[in-house]
This record gives sequence, structure tokens and C-alpha cells, in this order.
Amino acid sequence: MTIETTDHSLTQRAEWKALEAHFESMSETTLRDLFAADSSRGETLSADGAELFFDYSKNRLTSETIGMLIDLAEACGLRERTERMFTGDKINTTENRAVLHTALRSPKGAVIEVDGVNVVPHVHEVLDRMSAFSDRIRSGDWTGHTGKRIKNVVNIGIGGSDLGPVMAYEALKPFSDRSMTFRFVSNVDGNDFAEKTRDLCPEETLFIISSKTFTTLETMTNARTARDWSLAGLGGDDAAVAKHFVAVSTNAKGVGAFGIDTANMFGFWDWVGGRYSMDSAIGLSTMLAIGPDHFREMLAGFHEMDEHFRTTPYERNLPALLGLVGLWNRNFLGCDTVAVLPYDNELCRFSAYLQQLEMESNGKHATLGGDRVGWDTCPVIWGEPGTNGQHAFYQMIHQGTKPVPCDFICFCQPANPIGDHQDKLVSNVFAQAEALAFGKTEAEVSSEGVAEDLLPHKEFDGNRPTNVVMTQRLDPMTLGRLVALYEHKVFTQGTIWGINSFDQWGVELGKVLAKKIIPELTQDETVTTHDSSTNQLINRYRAHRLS
Ligand code: G6Q
Repeated sequence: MTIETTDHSLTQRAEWKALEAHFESMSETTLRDLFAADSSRGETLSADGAELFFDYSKNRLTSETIGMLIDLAEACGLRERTERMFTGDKINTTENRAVLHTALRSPKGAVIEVDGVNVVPHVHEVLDRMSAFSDRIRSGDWTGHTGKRIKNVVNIGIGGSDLGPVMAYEALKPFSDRSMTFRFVSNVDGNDFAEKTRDLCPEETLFIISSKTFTTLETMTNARTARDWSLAGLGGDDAAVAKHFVAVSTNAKGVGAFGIDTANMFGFWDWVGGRYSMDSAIGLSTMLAIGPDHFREMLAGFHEMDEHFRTTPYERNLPALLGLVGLWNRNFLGCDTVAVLPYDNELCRFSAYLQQLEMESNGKHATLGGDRVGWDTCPVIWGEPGTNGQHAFYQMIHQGTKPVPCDFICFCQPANPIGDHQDKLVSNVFAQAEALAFGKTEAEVSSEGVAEDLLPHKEFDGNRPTNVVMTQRLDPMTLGRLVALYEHKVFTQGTIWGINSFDQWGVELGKVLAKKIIPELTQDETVTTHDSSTNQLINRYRAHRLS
């Protein structure tokens, strides 16, 4: 069955039409005009919440625009749907599941029910078990099969069972136990496993097999390779598995069948989506790295942003504003991509993490009702830490043919205060946002004595939208706040776009086809069952593969 009906209900809303008319009326107004007309624009169009400062004044909008976007959010039921999410309603309708990542960070006494069962005690029971286990590993009380201390932790997982853990490990490295080594194996490409384990000693290595389903091709393949690698280095005794493998999963049966004692399994629940799971047991590697206390600080940061999102009026609500400004840029200015540019090297995996969070959640063409959306949904999310990106792709952001809205993220205090590095780093955030907003006219360039023929090359249009998120320093609490900021941004946009941000059917088709192709790569007969291109590629590979 194909989607036959296109849904135009969102674009037919009075609030949407009002925004269209409003955009028309200001489409020629530039950021130079807007700042010239209002000397307190910076203060007006910024907000503080959950210890983050959010300046969205360098977007092509006004307070009136924000008010109209809020009207749209209200008309689309954002407030009610937020409550439905927080209270465990099954808003993931295509999978008939509640969406309760917010329960993972709720305080012990809270009551959040799914099918009449309060899930909060279960969350805390797993957290307590993770803490006890982490303490044993970190203190050296838990030893490997040959009695040696565990010094290396390898997380095996992919997608939501990898991107959060890697990102958090990199972000919080300054808080980690430096006597331990952490590695993350995700790709089914054998190079990933080989390179990440080549210098590790099996006697000192613990594998965390992180898989919600415990059926994922990549993870199960790597897990079996890890077991072979481990047993080969430990004398082949199957009993060694109990000391060197733990699992994080919702599938106790699969974990048992793999040979991991379910006593060494840390569970979570079907109401935690993979890309929303870094604060569940999927974060076990994070807890082993930074310790249980820091992990709980991270959860407290998440919770602080949850409460901020749930209770703060949208005029001052950071995730709602981030979502609404993004929606304005996407649907009214027509921007196809958003660059997330953290000015902190430790956030080197943050953009990759957000790519999954945003694009897997909101990269959808079907509405909740099953029609085709009559409006654009998620833009492409991409980015790299600054200042490195400035010496690579910022050229396009400044002088390319289409605006690329940017989120700059920066910190007042560095984890490693060395000389004037931080001032030089952060000055670039302010300079980039200023340059993108105001540009440099040909007249200004000319007044610097630049030759006439070079003027078109050296002028900057400006008028390019940016946000700045600034806070004190990158620590576990801040990371929790930042991730929750984007989680609820995604929710805000997904709610207005009328899509289910919590399924991911789009990843299925390729997986199914790959399963069919795997045995064809080693069959004796020439493959003829696909189209001429796919047949040709498979047969060429068959002819040249190592056998
Ligand atoms: C995330 C997705 C996806 C998932 C991986 C790994 O929201 O569902 O990225 O996390 O496919 O799945 P498992 O954890 O089940 O191995």
C-alpha cells in the first residue's frame, strides 16, 4: 500500500497562514535592519533556562514571529502532547509504546505508570545495580578469569546503543578514570573490532554487549568475534565469559542464549527508544568511565531540562524556542540543513549523535494519521567542532548559495585551562555569528582599498541565521541538560509536523535486503535475481572476494 493522500492540515491552519503572510511582510528585512531598529534585540531574543543561555536574536525573526510560532505550537497541541509523553501515554502509536526516556532521570519518589505499573522503582533498581557493578570494576574488586584487574572496557553496540555512549565518553573524558581504557566497536566492518582490540589484553578486558533487541546483525557478529577473541586469550575456558562479558538489553532470552549469565545483564524497557537511551543501562560504559556519582549528576542535568521544558512558558522555554526557531528556518525560510558547531573539542561526537536523534526521529514523510506530509520535515543535521570547521567548510556557510542555520555551542570555562586558549576559542564563536549575521558589503570591502574585480569575491551577504548556546562548563550535568535540550527540540518539531518521532521504519528495508544478499555472495551460481545493476555489483564482488 502506498500513501495516497497528502495531508495539508498543518499548512491550512490559520496560525500557519498567518506565519506565511508574516514571512512575506518581512522577507526583505535583513538582520542588519532588525538590529538597527531595536537596540535591545539581543536581550529580548534570548533566554536563560536550566543553567543554559540561549541567544536566538541572530535569526531572521522578531518577537512577533516568536509569538506566532508559539500560537502554532499551542494549536498543534504541544502542551497536551508533552503531558501525554511525560505521563506514559502510548504516543508511539506505530509501535504501541509509551515514550518515557524522561522516566530514566526522574527522582526516586516519582510515580510514572505504564499499563498500571510504576516504572520509577524499576529504573532505580537498575541504576543501583549498575552503580554496584561499576564500583566493583573501578575498585578492582571484580577481576577477570585469571584474577587480573579489568583495565579495558569495550562497548559493542550500534546506532542508539553506540552513538550516545561514545559521545558521552568523549565529552566527559576529563571526569573519567584515566587508568582505564574505553573503546567502542560498532561497525560490522572487521577493521573496527581488529583496530579497537589490537593492543588490549583479553585478561584485562570487559565487553559490554549493548543491544536493546540482542538481534542486531552488526552487534551480534561483533559479540561473537569478541567471545572468540576473549576465549582464545583466556585458554578457551567457556567459564571465562561470565567474568568478561556483561549485557545491556531488553531481551533476557537472547542474552542467556548467547551465554551471558542474566545476573550480568542490565535491563531497560521497550518505552526507551534506542536514540533516547544513553541515560539508561546503555550508559553503562559511561558510568564505568566517570563513576556512579557523576552519572547521577548527568541524570540530574537531564531532569532539570525535562522540568524546564514541561513547566516553563514557551516564551522562555529553551527546547521549545530552539524547535520553533528551527521550524521557522526550515518551513518558512526554506533551509535544508542545520550545522551544529560545538566549540569544545570534547563534543567531537555531538553532531553525529544529534544526526541520529534528529534525523531518525523526524526524517519522516508519513503523518500520524498515515497520510503523506504536505510540508517539509527534518533538515539535514551535520557539523564538527570549531574552530577546526572554520578552516574547512565554513566557506560555504559564509558565501554559499543557500543559508545554513548554525547552532554554536560554547563554554565560559574550559576543562583544561591552558594559557589563553579558551579566549581564542570562544572569540571565534562570537566572531562567526557576527560575521554571518552582518556580513560585509561591497562598499565596505571597497573602502578597504580592495580592487574592483575582487569585490564580488570578498563581499559577504550576511543575513545568515545562527543560535548561540552558552553555559559555564562542560560537565556531566551540563551534558545531560544539553542532550535533553535537543531531545525536546525534536519533540517540539515532531509534534507540530504531526509525525511519530519515536519509530524508525525507514531503516528496515536495507537491512532485509542485506540479509537476502549475504548468502548470495558465497553461492556458486551467478546471481541473476536482482536488477542488472545489483546483479553486476554482487557478481563482481563474488569474483574478487577473498575466499
Ligand atoms: C535507535 C534505533 C537504532 C538502534 C540500533 C541498535 O533509535 O532504533 O539506532 O539503536 O539499530 O539496536 P539494538 O540496540 O537493538 O541492537
